[in-house]
Amino acid sequence: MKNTLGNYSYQEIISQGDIWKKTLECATSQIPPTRKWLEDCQDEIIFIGCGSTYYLSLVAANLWTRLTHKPARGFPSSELWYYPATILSDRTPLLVAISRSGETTETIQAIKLFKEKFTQDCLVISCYPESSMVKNSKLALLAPHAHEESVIQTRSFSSMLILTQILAASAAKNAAFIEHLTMLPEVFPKLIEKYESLAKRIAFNQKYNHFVFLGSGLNYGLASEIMLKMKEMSLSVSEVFHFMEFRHGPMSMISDQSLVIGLMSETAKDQEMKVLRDMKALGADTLALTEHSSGLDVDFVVEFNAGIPQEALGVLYLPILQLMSYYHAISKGINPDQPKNLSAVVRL
Ligand code: F1P
Repeated sequence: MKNTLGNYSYQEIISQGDIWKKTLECATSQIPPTRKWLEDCQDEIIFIGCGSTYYLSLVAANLWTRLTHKPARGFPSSELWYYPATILSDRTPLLVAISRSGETTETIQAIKLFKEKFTQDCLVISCYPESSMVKNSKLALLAPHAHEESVIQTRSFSSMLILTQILAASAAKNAAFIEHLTMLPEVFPKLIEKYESLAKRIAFNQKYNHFVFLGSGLNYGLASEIMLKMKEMSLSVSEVFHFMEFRHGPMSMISDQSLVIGLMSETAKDQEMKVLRDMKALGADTLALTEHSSGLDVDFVVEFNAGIPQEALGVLYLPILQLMSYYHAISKGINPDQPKNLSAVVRL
């Protein structure tokens, strides 16, 4: 049955495989103009954004260091705008500003401040080529096909994530990594076909009123983004923590109404599994998203089986959890296309 609520959100979520393909096809021609700029990246690179795109800046920074072995940090745009002395050190940074709309005031102002202090250009990642940020920047990576009618970011986020992965792989001269990314679009429909019903079943189980997303390393920013989806779409109690941090206090909130969702890494999966097991013992249900489910003892599992290295898996953690957030909103009679209190662009 077609839902009357949230059609834009639903269509944007399930169109991601096609949009990733288009984003990848468009990206390769956009990289050459950034090559000189990338070579200037001697000291460090700073990624900024707001809300979803702040969380994307965290993913991008961790991936940058993972692939290039150079320092990278991610911040909310407002932190650079209002507290630059706590961010800008004696290093000469490159700045990457991530903004779906290209119109968010905090990010525009942070770019302006950066340009007043440094000579090098800022690179903008956006979905809107005609936006102020893109028009005022000499360097941009664009995902125009990923634009959305919805306020809440889904395919725009995952497509801009792919652009940051391509940028980092280019900086690292890692062609094999980009080859791995080209495999992502074909994995998408298999994930949806296999796990959409699980996402819906979990989402409609009204027992859950507390959602905890756990992720570490490359996955913390992704876990943060899905925490935000659950909040924005379904107005639920939704939290995010680094895996090993959860025992240090926040697990006090666990009850038999909690669902703990682990975005599992390949490198520390055993330790991450112990956290989920501990939460299960406290009464929570557990869901794990992983490349391979061997050795996992959880209530629910989403297994990618993509044959793609950990560093390139990124976007695969998102669609099923976006659908879970979407269906949880529907189960509560909430329209995800009209999120409470939110607008597509925050202008100050
Ligand atoms: C950032 C943002 C989103 C948020 C909402 C409003 O916009 O704050 O992160 O989820 O959609 O806009 P942008 O700078 O990425 O366009």
